[in-house]
Amino acid sequence: MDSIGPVGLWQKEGAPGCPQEGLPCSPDSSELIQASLLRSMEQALMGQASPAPAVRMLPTYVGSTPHGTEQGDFVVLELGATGASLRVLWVTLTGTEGHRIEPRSQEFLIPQEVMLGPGQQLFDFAARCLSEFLDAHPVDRQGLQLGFNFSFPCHQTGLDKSTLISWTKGFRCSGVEGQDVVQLLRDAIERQGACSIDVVAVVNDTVGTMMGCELGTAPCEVGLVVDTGTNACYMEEARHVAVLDEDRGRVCVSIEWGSFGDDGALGSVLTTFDRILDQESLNPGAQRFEKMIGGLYLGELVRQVLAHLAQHGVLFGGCTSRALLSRGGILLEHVAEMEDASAGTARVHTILRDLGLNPGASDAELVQHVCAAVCTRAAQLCAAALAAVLTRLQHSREQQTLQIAVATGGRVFEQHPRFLSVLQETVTLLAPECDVSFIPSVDGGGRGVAMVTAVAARLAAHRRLLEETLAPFRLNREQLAVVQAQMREAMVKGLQGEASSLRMLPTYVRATPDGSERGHFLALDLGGTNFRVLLVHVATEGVQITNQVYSIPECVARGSGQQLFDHIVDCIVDFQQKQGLSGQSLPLGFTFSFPCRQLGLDQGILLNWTKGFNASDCEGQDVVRLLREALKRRQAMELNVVAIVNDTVGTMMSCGYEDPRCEVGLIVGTGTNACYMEELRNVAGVAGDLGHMCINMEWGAFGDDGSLDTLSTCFDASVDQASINPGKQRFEKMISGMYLGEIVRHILLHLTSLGVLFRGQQTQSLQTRDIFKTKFLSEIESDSLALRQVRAILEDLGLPLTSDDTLMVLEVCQAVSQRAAQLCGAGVAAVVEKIRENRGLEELTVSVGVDGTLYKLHPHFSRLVAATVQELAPRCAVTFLQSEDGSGKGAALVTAVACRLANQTRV
Ligand code: 0WK
Ligand code: BGC
Ligand code: BGC
Repeated sequence: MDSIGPVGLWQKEGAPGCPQEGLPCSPDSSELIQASLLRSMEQALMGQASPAPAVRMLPTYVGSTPHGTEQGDFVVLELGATGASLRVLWVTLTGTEGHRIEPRSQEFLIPQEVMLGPGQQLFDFAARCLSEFLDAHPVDRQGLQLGFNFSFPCHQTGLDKSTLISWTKGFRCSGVEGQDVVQLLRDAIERQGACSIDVVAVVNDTVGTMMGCELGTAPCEVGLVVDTGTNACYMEEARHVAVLDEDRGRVCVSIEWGSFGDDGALGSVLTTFDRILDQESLNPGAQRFEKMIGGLYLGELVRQVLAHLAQHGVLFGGCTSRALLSRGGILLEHVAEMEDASAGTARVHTILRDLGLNPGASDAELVQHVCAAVCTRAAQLCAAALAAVLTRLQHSREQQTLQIAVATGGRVFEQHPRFLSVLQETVTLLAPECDVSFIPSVDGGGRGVAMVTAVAARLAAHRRLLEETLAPFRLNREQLAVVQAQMREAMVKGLQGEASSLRMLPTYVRATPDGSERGHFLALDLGGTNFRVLLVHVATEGVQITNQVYSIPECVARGSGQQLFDHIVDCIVDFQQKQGLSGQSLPLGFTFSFPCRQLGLDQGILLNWTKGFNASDCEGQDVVRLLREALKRRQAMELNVVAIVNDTVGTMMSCGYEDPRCEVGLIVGTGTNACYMEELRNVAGVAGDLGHMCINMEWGAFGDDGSLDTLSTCFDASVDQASINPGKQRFEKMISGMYLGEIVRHILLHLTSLGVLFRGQQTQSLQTRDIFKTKFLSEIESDSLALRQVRAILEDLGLPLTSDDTLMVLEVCQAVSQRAAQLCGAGVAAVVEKIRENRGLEELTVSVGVDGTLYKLHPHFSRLVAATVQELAPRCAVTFLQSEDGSGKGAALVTAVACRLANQTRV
C-alpha cells in the first residue's frame, strides 16, 4: 500500500470508479495556480474591467497595521466568519502599556431559515443577539462603539460604509446584496431599541485576523482565513491600487480569492466531485476556489468521493447510508477527526458507524486517504494562493527576499491536524525566497476588529470635531437671504447718506462706453496684486493695450505717501521711456482700488487704506493731487490726469465696452468690492434726477457695524485681530484672497490643537502668518489635482500629514472658499435685485464684469457665486464676464468717455 499515499490513490490504474483527475495538486498545477492568481490580482489592482479579473482585490480603508496604542472597550459583532453562527465579543484594548485583557464572547447559532430568509430578519436576529449579550454581560452601556466583522465580499467606501457584493458560504438573504450592511445593522439595532450602539467600523474577517496578530515587534501584514470559507488580505502599496487616488503608504486589500477560478481558470484541477458540489451549492459557478478549500465544503467533497467509491463497490462493500447520500452528511469536524492519524482508525470506524455505515477492515484507511487527499489538496491550493500573495508583496516592495508574518485564523487551521504543515511545506516550495512566519490568531480576529474599530472611532471623533469646527462656515439659504437683505438695507442707507457700513460712493461715471471713444491713453492700476502702467489705444478696430507690471514693495506700501507716489511716478517714467512716450502728455486714467470719496471724475479723497496698504499722509487726501505733486517733484512731463476710478468701475467699463448690458463691476482678488449703475435720483448728494451714476459700494466694509457678527467665527476674529485694520473690512476679510489662507491656517491650528490633524503636532510652519497662501486653496481644491498632489503642497509647508489629514485640509479649504463665494453671491444678488426694482422690471437681464485672482483662479468660486445669485435673485438673468485686460483698460475708457464728453461741450 506504500504507493497508496494520497497521490497514489488516484493514480492507481484500474481502481474501479476512481477518476484519475486533480487530487491532490501536482507541483506544476500549484505553480500554474500561483501564477494565474497573481495575474488576476495584478489585473484587479490596475482596475482592469474586462475581462473582469477573477479576484476582486477590495481596498478596506485600513491604512496601517496596529500602532498598539489603541485603547478602550469595544463591542465586536462577527457574522459570517464561522458559517451558521454569530458571535458577540466585548474587547478591552489597553494600549502598549496595559496588560492584555481576554475578550468576553458569546456565540449564537443562526437558524437556517434566517440565513436564507429576508435580510431584515438576519439583521434583526443580529441586533437581538447583541442586546442579549449586553444583558448577559454587565458592561458600561454609555457610548458603546461596535466593530462589525462581516465576512463577505463588500465594496467598502469608508471604514463604516460597505456594500455587499454577493453572499457566500451558505448565506442567501434577500434584499441585502448591493446594500450598505452597516446601515442595515444600524437600522436593526434601532428597531431593536434595546441599546444605543454606534457602529463605527465594518471589517472583513481576514483584516481582523491580520490586525489582531503580532509577532514580537513586527506586525502581521497578511491575514489568512480558512474557516467555512477562505480568503486573505495583505498590506499593498497604496500607489498600486488604481481605485485609490493615493501614492503614499499602504492599504489593506481583501483579495476575495474565494472567487478565483469563477472564470474557468481552475478547469484543469477541478474534479467531477468539485463540479457536482458546485452544481448543488447555493451559488453554482461562484466561489469555485473556496469550494475546494473552505471548511463548509471539505466534508461535502469527502462525502461525494466516499459515496462515489461506495457506489462503485470500492468502499463499505458497496453499501451506502442516508448520511452518506445526503448533502452535509459529513462535516469538517468528521474529516478532521478521521484524518487525524493520532486518533487511529478506531475513531474513523466510530464516525463511519455514526454516519450509518458499516465500515470493513480496510475501509477506515481508505477513508483516511480520501480525507487526506481532499484536505491536502485544499492546503496545497491555499498554499499556491498564499505564494501568489507573497510574490505580489515581493513585486510591490521590489524586494528579492521577503520576511513576512502571516496571521492565520479559522477552524480549518484550528481543527485540521495537517492543514498548516502542508500549507507551510508547499509555500516553502513555491516561494523559497520568502521567510514566512505563521501566527495563529487567538480570538478569531475579535481583537483585530476592535483595533480597527478603535482607529475608526478615533477617525469618527475627529470627523465630528471637524464638522463642529466647519459648521459655522456652512451657510444655508436663509442665512444668505439675510445677508442679501442686510446688504440691500445698507445700500439704501448709504445712498441716502445715512449711517451705513456701505459708503455707496458716487464715481461720477454716468455712462458706460458707447464704442465711439478713440485715442491713446495712459492708465495706472494700483491696488491689486500687481501695480501696472498701461498704454491703451482705443481705435475703430478695437482696444490695444501695452502694459508693464511693477511691484510695490511692502515698505513702500506702508511707508510715507510721498514715497509711494514717487515710486508710482518712477514707474510711469520708466514705462514712458520703454514705450518711447517720453515728453508726450497723454490723458491718464488712474485705477486706484481703495475707498475714495470722489468730488469729481479727477478728484478722489482717500477715506482709508485697505488690503495691507498703510502709506502715511494719504488718508483724507486727494490722491490725484498727490500724484500730480509727485510728478511735479520729479519734474516729469506734465501728465493730464483725467480720471480716477475704482478697480470695480474700471472692470465694469472694460467689460461694458464689449457688452453694453454690463452695469455691475465685481472684484474678488486681494480685496473685494462691487459697483453698479444706480439711478441718479436715488443718489443723495449728487445733483440731478435723470440718468445713472456708477456707485462704488465699498462692500468690503459691509458688516463693520456688527451686522455680520452672527456669521463671524472665532477664526474670522483671529484674522481680523491680527490685521493692520482690526474691525474694518469685515466682509472683505471673510471673502477675499488676502485673508482666506489665513482663515484656513487658523482652522488648521485649532484642529491640530484638538489632535484631529497632524497627530496633534503643532508645527513651526503652521504658526507662521500668511504661510498658507490663498492660492493653495485654489490648487488644493482643483478637481484635476490628485490627493497625492494636495499632500505634496502641504508637505512643502513642512506639515507631517497622513492621508486622512490631507482629506481634512481639503474639506477645510472647501468650507472656507464656499462661504466666501456664497457671501459674495449674496452681495451680487442684492445689487442686481436693486437694479431690477429700480427699473420696476419683472425680469432683469444684466451682465457683471469681474476681475480678481481669487475669482479667476479658484476652481469653484465663480460657479458658486453664480449659483448663489441664481438662488437669491431668480428674476435676474445674470451673466458674469471675466475681464480680460483688467481695469486699466476701463480707466482708459472712462478717460476716453470724459474726453469725448469734454470735446462735445467744447464744440
Ligand atoms: C485686476 C485689475 C485690478 C484689480 C485686480 C484685483 O486690473 O484693477 O485691482 O484685478 O485682483 P487682484 O490682483 O487683487 O487679485
Ligand atoms: C468571503 C470572504 C471571507 C472568507 C472567509 C468568503 O466566503 O467572501 O469575505 O473573508 O469567506 O470567511
Ligand atoms: C478696496 C476697494 C477695491 C477692492 C478690490 C478693497 O479693499 O477698498 O476699493 O475695489 O479692495 O480691489
